[in-house]
This record gives sequence, structure tokens and C-alpha cells, in this order.
Amino acid sequence: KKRIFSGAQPSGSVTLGNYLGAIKNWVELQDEYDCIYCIVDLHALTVRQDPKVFRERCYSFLAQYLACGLDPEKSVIYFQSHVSAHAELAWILNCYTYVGELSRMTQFKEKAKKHRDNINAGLFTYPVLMAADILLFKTDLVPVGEDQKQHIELTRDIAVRFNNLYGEVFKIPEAYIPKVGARIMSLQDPTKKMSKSDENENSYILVLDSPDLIMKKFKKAVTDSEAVVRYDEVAKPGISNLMNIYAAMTGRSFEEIEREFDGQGYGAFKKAVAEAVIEGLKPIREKYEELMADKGYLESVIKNGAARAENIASETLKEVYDRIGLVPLP
Ligand code: AQP
Repeated sequence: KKRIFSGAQPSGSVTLGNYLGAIKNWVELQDEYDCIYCIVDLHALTVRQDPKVFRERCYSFLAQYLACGLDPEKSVIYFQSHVSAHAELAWILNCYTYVGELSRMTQFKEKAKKHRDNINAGLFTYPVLMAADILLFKTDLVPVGEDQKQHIELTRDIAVRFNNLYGEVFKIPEAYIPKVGARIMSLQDPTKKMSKSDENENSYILVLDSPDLIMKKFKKAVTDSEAVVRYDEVAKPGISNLMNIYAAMTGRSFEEIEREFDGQGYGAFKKAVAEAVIEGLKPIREKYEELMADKGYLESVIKNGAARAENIASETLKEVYDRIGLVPLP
């Protein structure tokens, strides 16, 4: 079986963007692939977190993963910080990554603009930790949203560079990007991606938002003045984004959607999109409540996942240490 690895940061709650761009896809891949899904808590430290809030959010994030359909019986599900090989391999790979390469990362440039008061070295070397995450598991495919494509390319470059020096240690991974939903945009500024750390709560939908709130946020979504439901990312980014969401939730094509709302105003369209999202997220919200009430179960998932991930990761790390000439512990 081919191996899949992916992760999300517990830097907020799971957004509709994270769900449609990544997690929904992860769920579908579980039967066919050997899947490893990580909650990348170390990555989330690149922005300041309040310790108490952060810990609670991490538990909640795990429950959201499971509620979305990730199944610990089928996949390895764990916290990054529980497997020290992530941080260890990241250090090694830092020494095989150029500052010039990291300076070209779009996400770094965007995040540096957003967090001007805290442009820390972790934010800069974030893609190296991500490369370590992926390479530790000899991953074949990395299912991610469009925004992560550049980081996967860097991961490949680092892996090839390392292999050229030391022989075939790492598998060269490939990005696996969904056809629909790979790039969900902010509801308030459809030229920016939907992001869980956006200050404007109306810009994103969380998978745990109540039906009323979801309806309200869609009603406020920015559109245009043409009043025709038609796909055109450049001229109509807001409507195109809503069409994308609707398509991803219902499986309908853009032509079908255009026909469905032909002659109707944006009000009816927005309402239909909101209803499709509410309906699609309902089972997730319900399952989440159940899971959060059973901390014992969550803890067993955490423990079990960490042990399984540790087993695989420590093997790769050992191989790396050996190839680069570190002295083995006698
Ligand atoms: N808007 C999006 N559309 C489609 N996919 C998206 N992803 C994120 N935003 C969108 C995908 O979700 C996965 C997990 O992302 P992440 O948690 O690693 O962090 P991120 O990409 O930085 O997501 P956010 O929501 O924007 O978080 P913050 O605000 O903390 O930076 C990835 O596969 C990503 O592609």
C-alpha cells in the first residue's frame, strides 16, 4: 500500500477550508492507503499561543479530526510533539536547506506581513519541519490544499539533495491536491484564502459553527453587483468561491450550479450554499460533542497513535543519523 501523510495545525478550529481542502480528502483515502495524520502542534508554536487555551484546543482539534471521519482503527492519528524524531530530523534538514530557498516561500512572506511583531526563526524554518514530518514516514502522497504545494516542492528538493549525497534514504513525495475545494477563499475578501487565524470571524466557517451562525456568515459573504451565478474567478471571486464550496459539498458541477440558479438572485444562492454546508457539517458537530465527553477515549487514541508513529519515525531517523556519520550509541 502507498503511504499517505498529512497534518493540520491546531492554531484555531478546523475551518471549512481545512475540511474541504484537506480533511475530507484524508477521510476518503483511509481505506485505500496506509494513512498517517498528524496534529502538528509544534508548527502552531510559530505564533504565540496561550498555554491553557492551546492545550484545550489541541484536545478539541483531535476530537474535530475524529468527528470529521478520521478513524484511529484505520489510520495513525497523533500529536507531532509526542514523536521527538520530527524535531530531530528538522534540525538535520535545516543543514541541507538554503536560506535563499526559505526566503522564497510565499507562506512565510504572507505570515511575516501578518505577524510583524513576531517574525521568529521558527516561522522561517517552518517548511523544514514540514519536510521532516513528511520524509520521516517515507511518504508517497501528501494530500493538501493548493497553498501547501510550494512547501511540498521544497520537501522534494531537500530529499533529492540528501539522497544525492548519502544514497536513497528518503522517498520523494508527491502533493495530492483535490480537484474541487483545494482553495477555499475568505468570505469577506475572496482574493485571500480562508484562514482559521483571520481576525474577522465572518471571513471563515468553522466545522463546529452553529447552523444560525453559518447562515449569517454566508448572508454577509462578499459578492459582486452582476447578480448572475456564473463561475469566473477573476471577475467574480466571491461568487466563484461560493460555487466552489457548493460544488464540494454537493458534488455538483459548475454548469449544473449555473443552471440551478439561472434567473435567481444571490440571496437564494447564498441560502442554498449555507444550507448545503449546514447539512454536511451537522453529523460532524454531533459526533464532536460525543467525543469531547469521553476524554478517556481521546487519551487512548493519543497514546496509541504516538506509539505507532514513533515506531516508524525512529527507524528513519536512525538511518539518517547513520548515513551522515553520527556515532551510534555503543
Ligand atoms: N482556504 C483553504 N482552502 C483549502 N485548503 C486549505 N487548507 C488550509 N486553508 C485552506 C489546507 O488545510 C490543511 C491544514 O492547514 P494548516 O492547519 O496546516 O494550516 P494553514 O494552511 O496555514 O491553514 P490556516 O487555516 O490558514 O491556518 P493559519 O490561519 O493558522 O495559518 C492544509 O493541507 C492546507 O493546505
